[in-house]
Amino acid sequence: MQPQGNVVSAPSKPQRQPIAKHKVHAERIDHQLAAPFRRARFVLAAAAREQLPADAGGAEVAFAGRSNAGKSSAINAICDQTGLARTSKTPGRTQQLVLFDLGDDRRLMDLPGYGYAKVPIAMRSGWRDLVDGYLQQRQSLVGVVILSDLRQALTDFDRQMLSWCATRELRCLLLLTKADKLSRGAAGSRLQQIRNELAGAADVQLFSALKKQGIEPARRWIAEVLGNLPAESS
Ligand SMILES: Nc1nc2c(ncn2[C@@H]2O[C@H](COP(=O)(O)OP(=O)(O)O)[C@@H](O)[C@H]2O)c(=O)[nH]1
Ligand SMILES: [Mg+2]
Repeated sequence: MQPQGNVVSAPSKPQRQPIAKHKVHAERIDHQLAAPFRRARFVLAAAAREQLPADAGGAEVAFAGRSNAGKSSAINAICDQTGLARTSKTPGRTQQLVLFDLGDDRRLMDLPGYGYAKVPIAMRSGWRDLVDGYLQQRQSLVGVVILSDLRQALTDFDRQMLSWCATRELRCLLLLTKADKLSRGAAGSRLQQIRNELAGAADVQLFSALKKQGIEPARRWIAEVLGNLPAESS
């Protein structure tokens, strides 16, 4: 975080902008919803499931997606923090379970990205053990957010993840990322097409970390699935 102390406003700028009434209400609600995400903290990056904190009584929402789908950017945007999850232009590097704490035993889990061709076979099977083990065994896991580039077809892994969610009766949100790359109309019809195709198997939303689109619905979904997010810092 940058220190704000020495920022001096230009003398011509008015000190306060009048705020429209309906905006005051909207911002208050947004702030309450955003607060636990803004306080999200990195806990650890685990190369093995045994390194994770005790699987007792907490609640986790996991983020899954093909490498380069925009997962780290989405986590950063949802948490309103620039460097929480590292974003990268070199796909497939992170092969660990990365955990973030929201307080009150609520957590976000950044799963290693899948389906990148340049990852060696041995690493891919390591990935599978780690991710499968987590998805099958973790009792704290209550929901999965799948990130998929709006412009690309759903991958086999996206579909596998959807079917996992159905098997374990986990809530599932599919975020169609990089929505800024298509026109509003094209993005809207792609959204409708995927909603029809999935027929209620997942909630589906448009998302753009770049344009800050779909952040509030994503926060609302996660907060609802995790339940009891702490409103005040403790
Ligand atoms: N245009 C656009 N690019 C994005 C968006 N989100 C991520 N990207 C870009 O996509 C690339 C991969 O993003 P990253 O978050 O690291 O993906 P990850 O591998 O799934 O974690 C980076 O170059 C990002 O700048 C978005 O909403 N819009
Ligand atoms: Mg990433």
